[in-house]
Amino acid sequence: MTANVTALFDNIWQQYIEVTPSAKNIQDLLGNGNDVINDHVAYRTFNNEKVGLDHLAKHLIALGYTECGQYDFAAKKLTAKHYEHSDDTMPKVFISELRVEEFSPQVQQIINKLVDQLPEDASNQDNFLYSGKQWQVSFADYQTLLAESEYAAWLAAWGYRANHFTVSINHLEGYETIEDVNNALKAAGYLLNTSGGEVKGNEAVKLEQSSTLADKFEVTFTDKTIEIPSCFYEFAKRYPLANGELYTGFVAASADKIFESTDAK
Ligand code: OOG
Ligand code: NI
Repeated sequence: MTANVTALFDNIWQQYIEVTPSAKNIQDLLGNGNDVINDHVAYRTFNNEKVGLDHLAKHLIALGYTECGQYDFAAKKLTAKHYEHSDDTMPKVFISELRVEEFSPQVQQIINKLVDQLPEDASNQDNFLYSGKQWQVSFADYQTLLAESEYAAWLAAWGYRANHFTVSINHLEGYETIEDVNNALKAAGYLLNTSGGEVKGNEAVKLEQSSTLADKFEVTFTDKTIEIPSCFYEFAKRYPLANGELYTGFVAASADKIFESTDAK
């Protein structure tokens, strides 16, 4: 079972670093020759019937993951769930879905036009979680989405791929605090997401997080090819609960700011 999970995340990682070359370099920098353990991987989708959150989650459930938490992001119009594996060295997975019906008719129409291009059983394909953008989208539609939802625009441009991987600081050798990690990243010239401060969360909420700003990478739209924000890398440090076990959930107030790592700066 875990061999299959490992193979799945290897495929997802390879697809991710194709458009996020900084992640590979940062992994080498922080790992210093040792394996880097991923705290979690995050996915984005639309709540349409064909591709809703459950259609992504079923691939994880089949590999032994279970649903562990639910989150609501009112301003961004998103619902999310997170999944955990019994082997805690396997990454947790955070999946959010955009509540399409809460957007303007124009945005809903663009999104429906994208999803309509997918085969009925698109989400059943083994490689669905690393299948990328399987629809055609124009740059004009991308910009219309961007005006109402950066999330919708990102998903239209990039499709099904990890939005980010996350380094588990707890498992790193040579770094104790999230500030140590951030300082090493800044010294190496990487830009951090400063929305809500460089460090989101604290020991009281049992989770501290930071992230890079997304790399920029070329996307082929129907009418032009242009560089836009691709994916980012996140860093998480977890604190123990009263029972001594590390907190395994997410913190909605922090996640709300992590989403902004793909904003065009
Ligand atoms: C997910 C943002 C939330 C976290 O760790 O809180 C998240 C996204 O940007 O799609 O990953
Ligand atoms: Ni994350």
